[in-house]
Amino acid sequence: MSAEKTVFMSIGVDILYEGHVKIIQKAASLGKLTVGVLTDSAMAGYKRSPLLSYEKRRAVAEAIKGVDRVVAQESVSGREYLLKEKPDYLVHGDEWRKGPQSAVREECIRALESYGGKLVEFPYTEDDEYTAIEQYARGQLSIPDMRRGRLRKLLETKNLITAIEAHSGLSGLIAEKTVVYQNGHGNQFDAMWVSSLCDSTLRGKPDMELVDMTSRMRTIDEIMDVTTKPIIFDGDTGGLTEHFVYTVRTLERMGVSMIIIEDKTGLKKNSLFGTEVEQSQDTIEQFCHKIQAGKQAQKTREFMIVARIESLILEKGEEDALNRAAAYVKAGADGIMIHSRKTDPEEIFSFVEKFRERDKETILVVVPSSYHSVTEQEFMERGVNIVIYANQLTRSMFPAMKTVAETILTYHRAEEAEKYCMSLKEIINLIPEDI
Ligand code: SPV
Ligand code: MG
Repeated sequence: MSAEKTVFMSIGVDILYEGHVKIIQKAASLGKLTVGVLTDSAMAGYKRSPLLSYEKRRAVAEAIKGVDRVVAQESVSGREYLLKEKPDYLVHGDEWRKGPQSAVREECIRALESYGGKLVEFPYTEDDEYTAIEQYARGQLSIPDMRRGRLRKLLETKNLITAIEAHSGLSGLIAEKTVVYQNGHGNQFDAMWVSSLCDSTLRGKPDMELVDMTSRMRTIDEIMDVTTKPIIFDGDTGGLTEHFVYTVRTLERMGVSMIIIEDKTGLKKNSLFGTEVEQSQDTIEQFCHKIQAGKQAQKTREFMIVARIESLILEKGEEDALNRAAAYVKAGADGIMIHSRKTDPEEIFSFVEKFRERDKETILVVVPSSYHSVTEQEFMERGVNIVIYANQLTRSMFPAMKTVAETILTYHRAEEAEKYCMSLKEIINLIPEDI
């Protein structure tokens, strides 16, 4: 008897409409229906950050006629529920047969096969109504007030945040939309890093605060125009304290979530030069004063100022780095970024360990450009909160463009360069008219 069968389906949307409700009703007609409501982090990995919190979405699911039970679903596929509870049927709309979601479908099929469960698919298309709801949601998420606060919320709910560098609208779209499905989970970057190195390199200029704040803000604006994810801004030295307070207010008003300023003074050069070039570190007193002034200038609770310590870069030693970290936190810094240009992560690990012995709360940020063999899992276990992939999109673009330029110069035509390029059809369809 169908009433004795058990049925499972997932809800991975925050605004339900008729199409979803119809599938829920069909699922309920097959037996006793359990609904898996995706947790906030599963939702963010799968598509985008939810507008409504897990608790609110759960309450809606519980109120739907035909739903017998609601469970929290930590993965996109709900594989863990299938394997544990072994429901007779898994119900899903058939739209997941195509595109990136097909990997999730395959995974569910394997789980069902392992115990003899059955997949039931009902016709479902993401129609105009659904598109309109999604556009509304994205519009809401991109509003400065909504965007600014999201990084703090993510830090409260996730053990580790990842950010990838974005330097333009196009790279912003890659940071926003790239998803990899793996072991039942959707992997996405949580935030974007607007790097001074990349912003300068893109303009063919050295990374020494030559690209001015107006131009840097224009880059942020371009990225914000087409994305919704939170932004971490590389504020270099922050400039004069008298100027820094204005920068804080402007960034905050724009919807940026965090600025990271480094404790260098005078003509700043890129940290990866280390001691090969003349660079001077600010005094603890002056840098603390800058942090305090910035914290006083900000208008919202959500905006964050992170102090970046250059002691390891400038070979001033770990003790100096730890002393500075304690002073900067006392001055009001929301977080500490510790930087290193060594390929061996040992000095970073040692700093993180000693810092965490004294301070369990303050946000810790790392930029593993040189010590890139360390995994996110390892950073998380050691107590790091944010990992920034600071320059990889710019660095990957450069060799690709150079190869194409050399190929055209070699063959005096473009045919041989085609294999390095995306097709014309792909490029014209890459950017939807209405983002
Ligand atoms: C940047 O991306 O501009 C940074 C990180 O500040 S680094 O280039 O390593 O100094
Ligand atoms: Mg920089």
